[in-house]
Amino acid sequence: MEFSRLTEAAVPDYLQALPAMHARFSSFAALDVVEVGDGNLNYVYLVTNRLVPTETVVLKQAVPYLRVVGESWPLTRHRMNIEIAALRHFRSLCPEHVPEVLHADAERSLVIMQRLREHRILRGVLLEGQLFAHAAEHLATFMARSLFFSSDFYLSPQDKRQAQARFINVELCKITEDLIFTHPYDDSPTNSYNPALPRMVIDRFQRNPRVRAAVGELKFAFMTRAEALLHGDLHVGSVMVSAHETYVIDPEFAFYGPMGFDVGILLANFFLGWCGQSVRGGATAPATQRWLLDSAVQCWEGFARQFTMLWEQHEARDGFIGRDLDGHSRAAFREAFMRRVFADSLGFAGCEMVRRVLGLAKVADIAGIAAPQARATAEMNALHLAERLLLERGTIGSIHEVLTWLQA
Ligand code: SR1
Ligand code: MG
Repeated sequence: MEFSRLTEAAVPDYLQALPAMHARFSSFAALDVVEVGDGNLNYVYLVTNRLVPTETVVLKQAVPYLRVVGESWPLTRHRMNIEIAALRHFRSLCPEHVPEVLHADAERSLVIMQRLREHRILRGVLLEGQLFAHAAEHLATFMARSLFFSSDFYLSPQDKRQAQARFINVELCKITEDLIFTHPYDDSPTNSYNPALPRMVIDRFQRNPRVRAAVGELKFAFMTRAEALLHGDLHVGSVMVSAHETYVIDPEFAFYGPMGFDVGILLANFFLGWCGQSVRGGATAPATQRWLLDSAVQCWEGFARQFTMLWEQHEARDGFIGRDLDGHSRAAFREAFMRRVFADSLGFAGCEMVRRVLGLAKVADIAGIAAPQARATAEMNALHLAERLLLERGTIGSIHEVLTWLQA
């Protein structure tokens, strides 16, 4: 079937033809359809019954190109199959943190999901100075459960390899390989630089063998270490929050990769937010900065604690390294493993920070600072931290050490 994008006008008839939607909407005569996709890849429609506003869903459709660039950057719609499978999988593990899939249409590459009416994108609300007491703890739980239950520590080798095969995501991994691990260090035409950012600052990343070797190691880890099913794009724009709830959305980049990638992307976005706030200033900046640092700590520590706990519980039944004949071997392996995940997370955080400053797809926290000189200050702080994370990731003892650098 030839692909056609669903227009706003066609959405009501499309929904009315679906039996599942009759349980959601009492009538289809007064549906408001608003396109709100502000992401880089897809179209997103909010559909609401004007007569009963609680009757509402989200419809997301993938188009055969990268939306942010246009038809000159073709992309298959396979990403929607990945997104649907990932949403269903993550929801089965964390129903309180992942929206429900109400209908999936592989032919038209679209998914209809539960609408989160009270919730807003975390990046946006942080920029407004709103803080959410439970978000970091919820994100730590999401990461611990999604990463543990898809790993070899939980699944049989056969189930793990089948899951890995189901989530082969060549095109979107290639986007990440290019945009996060290659282009920023390559002076690529897809990069864009703030004119106020001194060339020598950019050169520290593009002409420094130690930095480039570190990024090469992390890129190789991203491409080869199939440790767990990752969300693959877990920045604060992929998180929706309300006062008491946190939802993770947009898992189209999901694939089997190194666990530290999800953790690192999230940490990086807290650190980028911190750098932006330190320049933006204003009445809410100090509390927001405090929240961002506390959240980085809670995300890492909460993830590590819950992941280890799940592992210990499971290991009581089935030990990954066999029986613990000396009584210490399992704990020693767990500790060494978690140290490695921590170092990876910091390294990937460094890569994400560099990419959001030098590469394509900036973050509003910094890109939204209007004055180029002020923006350059935030960018230089971010790049300085990123460089240390990349080069020192193997020797950093705790997440608190990173915070002391930021606050120095
Ligand atoms: C061209 S796609 C740019 C970015 O958007 C997504 O959210 C991912 O972060 C990707 O790298
Ligand atoms: Mg996205």
